[in-house]
Amino acid sequence: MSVRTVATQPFSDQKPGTSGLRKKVPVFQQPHYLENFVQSIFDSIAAPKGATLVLGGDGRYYNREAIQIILKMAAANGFGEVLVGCGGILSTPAASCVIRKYKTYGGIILSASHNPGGPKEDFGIKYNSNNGGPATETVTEAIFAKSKSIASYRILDAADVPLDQLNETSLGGMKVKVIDPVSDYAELMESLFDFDAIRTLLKGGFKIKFDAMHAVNGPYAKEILEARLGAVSGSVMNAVPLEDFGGGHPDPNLTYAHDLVEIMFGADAPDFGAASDGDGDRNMILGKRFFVTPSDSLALLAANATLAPAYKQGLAGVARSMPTSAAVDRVAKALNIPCFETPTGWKFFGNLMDAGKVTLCGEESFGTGSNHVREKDGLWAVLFWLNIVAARKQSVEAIVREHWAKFGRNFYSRYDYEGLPTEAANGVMQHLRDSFATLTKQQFGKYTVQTCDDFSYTDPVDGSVSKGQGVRILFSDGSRIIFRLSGTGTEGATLRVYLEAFEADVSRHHLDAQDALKELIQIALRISELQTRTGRDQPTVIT
Ligand code: VG1
Ligand code: CO
Repeated sequence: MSVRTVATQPFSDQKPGTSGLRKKVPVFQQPHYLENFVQSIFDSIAAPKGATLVLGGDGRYYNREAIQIILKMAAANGFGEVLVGCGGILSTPAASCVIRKYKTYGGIILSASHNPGGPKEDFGIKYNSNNGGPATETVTEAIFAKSKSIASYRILDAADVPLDQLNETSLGGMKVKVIDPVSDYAELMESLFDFDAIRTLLKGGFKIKFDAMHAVNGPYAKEILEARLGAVSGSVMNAVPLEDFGGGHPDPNLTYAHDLVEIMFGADAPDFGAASDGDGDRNMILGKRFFVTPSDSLALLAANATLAPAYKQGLAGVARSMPTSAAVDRVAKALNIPCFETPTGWKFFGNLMDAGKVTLCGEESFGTGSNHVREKDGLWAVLFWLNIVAARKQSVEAIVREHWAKFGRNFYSRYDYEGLPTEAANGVMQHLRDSFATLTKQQFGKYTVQTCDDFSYTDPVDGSVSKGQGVRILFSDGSRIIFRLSGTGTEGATLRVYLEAFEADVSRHHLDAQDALKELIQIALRISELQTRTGRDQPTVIT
């Protein structure tokens, strides 16, 4: 076995987005494409000789090939050991857990999250640091800069490593340890929540349904919900991970998790439903014929946190991404703890958690998490909810309605316009930025614009500044309209419009969010000129 130095040329399109580098599989399959990016990671992170790396992915198409390439490159770049999930599998939160538990130098996670998988679909790669979280902007920018000047990469000429059994092999002197992808994570979950109480709840006839969407969480959910907690067999549906997720979007929302939605809104609906995404970091929570908005879920977890053993002592603080509703802010105020507002993407929460400023955090995009790892965590959120239900002995709907009665309701919705021509999407954003002066103080029916800006964030821990994080139209009554371009899409541009209106009056809490937000939606369309500029009458997805 010998190390080969391969001459290469830069690709111009290796800028990591909100959550790593995501492209179509054929892009990744081009000669040197993946290798260039991996070498750029290794050149940027300056791992000492003999360092340990964690490696795994969500099992989508191209996962296995990519793992073999990365292993051979790690061996050629002086790593001493790689912990790789059996079959090349690690959910994103499990990878974060393993990096932290074994105090490794970092990890590489292969996933395009909620995007479809398959030979013509999406693939992705990202680097996580030793805190278990996505590399900071500074590191991702260094990786991108490297990728623009790369001239060669190093790879070991060797046969593929067997990854389907728990074993240890050597790859040119580097140890490859194949680990059980589930056990470390399952153990961590048991240490956080009251498994006995959840077991009792389930034994008492409380019915649950978890849709793994043929994605990575299938084996995790089977082990934790069925084997350890005793949910009846079959409680986990679509449990077998498939390379193409069975042809679906592994995105847990009311549109894409349709199998589950049909069951939960059907005649004999179970008491609790949940789903997670391609790489297991997102979650959707449903009660019997009842949908919990992710922003509300975050607020509710914060308000009820002390019911779970891990958070019994209370929370140091909470954080949410800027477009996420301010429901959690109200809880933070009541608890008298700080609440941070960060740009979209999990990498901004890591510093706050490392500094002990924040215990819980979340995003409107079906992501919630805590300082137990440094990624959002789908099953964790499900277990947290089950813990709360077991402790409060109320239905999901009753718990949410009580929460609204106490804190008020933040009506919330997101409109996604996917696959837009990039120029049209940029045009909408530019038009909005150009309109700040005229919009300020303008009145639209009962709504008056207070201020508008392009969100900028100064990290309270390291002082780094992230600009241009989304246009905010803030109204005097606390309502908000946010416009943002997605950083995870792989086709054209995706424009997201986020709408939020606060309602203190309990007699209006039963309203449908779309009805409650009707006027704001009209305002958003009008001020952005979205329809004329993009030629789209309707969003692709509403969540
Ligand atoms: C989207 C979500 C964002 C999330 C990101 C990664 O990003 O809006 O909240 O952190 O996906 O999630 P964007 O830039 O497309 O809006 V995952 O589960 O895809 O790692
Ligand atoms: Co994900």
